[in-house]
Amino acid sequence: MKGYPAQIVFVSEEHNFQLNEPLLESILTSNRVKDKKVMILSVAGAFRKGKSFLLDFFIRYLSHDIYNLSQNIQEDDLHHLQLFTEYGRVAMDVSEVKPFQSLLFLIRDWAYPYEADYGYEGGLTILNRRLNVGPV
Ligand SMILES: Nc1nc2c(ncn2[C@@H]2O[C@H](COP(=O)(O)OP(=O)(O)OP(=O)(O)O)[C@@H](O)[C@H]2O)c(=O)[nH]1
Ligand SMILES: [Mg+2]
Repeated sequence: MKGYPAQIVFVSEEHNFQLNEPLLESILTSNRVKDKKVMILSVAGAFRKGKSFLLDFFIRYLSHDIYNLSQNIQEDDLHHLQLFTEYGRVAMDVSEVKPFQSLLFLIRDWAYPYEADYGYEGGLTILNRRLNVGPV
């Protein structure tokens, strides 16, 4: 059988997250999967902001954490990142594995090429500027 999407986590009537354990077990123990490495990858974000696009993108760049932003890096994006890294730190306390091995910022629809050029180098300029909270 070809690949197909299977929902292993769902929201119950009491608004809790529930794991469909028999389904997950049947996938992980199936002949095609049982001797392979398995990766957990989660994508969360607002409605119509490119989650599905990002999942397609991941198929090509599986080993990176990608912070997928629209138009610019704003202060609240950095606050979200801080919250997210706090979770990562908690995860590190209970596991040996580093949660963030490489984090890539992806800014979609960049409209200020006169401020910083498209691509990796231009992005680095913007990132350094935003992260620099030195003396005012
Ligand atoms: N302008 C622009 N549009 C994009 C970009 N990425 C995705 N889109 C478009 O935005 C729309 C939503 O993208 P999706 O990837 O389907 O978003 P989603 O978060 O999965 O949406 P839901 O599952 O409906 O919440 C689609 O029409 C995409 O083609 C982008 O980088 N720039
Ligand atoms: Mg979607």
